[in-house]
Amino acid sequence: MRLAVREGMVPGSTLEEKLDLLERLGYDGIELHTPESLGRDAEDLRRAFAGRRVRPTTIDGARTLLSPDPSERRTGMDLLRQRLELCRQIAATAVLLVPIFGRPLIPDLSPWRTAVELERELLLTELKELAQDCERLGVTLVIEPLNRYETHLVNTLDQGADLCRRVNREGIRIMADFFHMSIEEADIAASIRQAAPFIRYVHVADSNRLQPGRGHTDFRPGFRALKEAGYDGYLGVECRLVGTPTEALQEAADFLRKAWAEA
Ligand code: LER
Ligand code: MN
Repeated sequence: MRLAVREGMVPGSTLEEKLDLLERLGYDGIELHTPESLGRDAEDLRRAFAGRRVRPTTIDGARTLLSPDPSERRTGMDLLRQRLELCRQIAATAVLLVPIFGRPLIPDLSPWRTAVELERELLLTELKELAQDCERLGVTLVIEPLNRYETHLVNTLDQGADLCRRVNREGIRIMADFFHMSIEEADIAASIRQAAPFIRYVHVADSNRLQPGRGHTDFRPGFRALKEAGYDGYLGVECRLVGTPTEALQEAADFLRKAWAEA
């Protein structure tokens, strides 16, 4: 198991300062999503990571794939393709895709198709195109299921796995976020076992979305399911931090390594 964290949670005004701190704290990866890092070109990012233990893990993708405006959808697809190319150039783990936040933006055309049915078909069409880019570049796009208060479309691992099955290409995978799973899954370990072949990345936060160890989630059954499935990827910490950020990141790392060892 390797530990990563969202870039925006790490103290420091530059990527280099953040990487220095994460190396001291024993982290292995960082998720890129801020203008400070994603405003740089691939060469600059490669330089920042050269000779480092900490690797780039996820790169945030676009959020306009299900816009009713064709030019916004095109912009979203173009941005995603750029991020997939960046993923190849800096050897990151995956590009992260949340298909939509909030309610549907496209109109309800029932009785022919509901808005959600249209969204599913549109998303599948787009994912099939993106799967070809992933294959050409040798990279992965991970779809992140979110809880019902953040999105309506992909809430569970099974819904995410269903999209992967329908696309049926290696480049389209899912991530499992323990915060969202603790709201949406009846049995986190069972859901992980079921979707295991498609899980390429994991987010961790406690039940209250504070650092792991500060809520009531027992991570061990889910970690056991990941271990049994041979998951050897990252646990990406994504939460609010209580205490000073540096101490909180250290606390989260210690807690997660212990829970993983006990699982
Ligand atoms: C949003 O709640 C979330 O979990 C993020 O990983 C989305 O980028
Ligand atoms: Mn997440």
